[in-house]
Amino acid sequence: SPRNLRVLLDMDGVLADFEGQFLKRFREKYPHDPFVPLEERSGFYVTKQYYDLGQDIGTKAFSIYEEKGFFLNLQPIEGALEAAREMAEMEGVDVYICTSPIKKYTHCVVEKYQWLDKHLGKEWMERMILTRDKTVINGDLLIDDKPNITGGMNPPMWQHVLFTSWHNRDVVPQGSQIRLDGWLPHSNWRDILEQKRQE
Ligand code: UMP
Repeated sequence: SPRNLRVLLDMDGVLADFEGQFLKRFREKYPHDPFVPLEERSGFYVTKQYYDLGQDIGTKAFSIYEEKGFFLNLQPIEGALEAAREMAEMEGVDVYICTSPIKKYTHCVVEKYQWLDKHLGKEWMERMILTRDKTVINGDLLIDDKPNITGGMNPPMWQHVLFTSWHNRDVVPQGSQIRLDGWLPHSNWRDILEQKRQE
């Protein structure tokens, strides 16, 4: 029988609502500063867009996701946990979490494990892959909201499924990239897996 399909799931922007929590915390912590509404987000790096509002605003933006509790308190994206559980239960499918921690690792790294434990449970610790270079990870599909994923392996083994987020909704998928618009019931993620399995 054919080998299992390996699906790599990104965390921030795919399972966990990084953008929503960032904006909420920024506005709570800096109520008198300018901010970028979600509808106006563009570009993967939220900090870059905040730096464009001023050096001090950029520094403040950094301080938001470097603070203790930020990554642990991210809300699950709608439908994501249900989809992840269903995918993990599928016959012939192996699911991994593939996520890049920030360079200031102190809270981020442990809180990513805590988040996964809290929302999906201990057995998911086995699935965790932390890396700053996703191109060297072996997989059939990578579901990720970052448009340009580069690194040491070119091309990577996986096909990139670009998960829609505020910052990438105007990005035109490049090459073999395909788009996935969310995890809600109408979502076509099952078809994408089925299609890949048949290649
Ligand atoms: N990240 C930044 N700066 C930003 C936006 C995100 O460092 O402006 C970090 C937060 C996450 C990581 O830890 O990038 C997301 O990486 P992916 O695993 O989603 O590629």
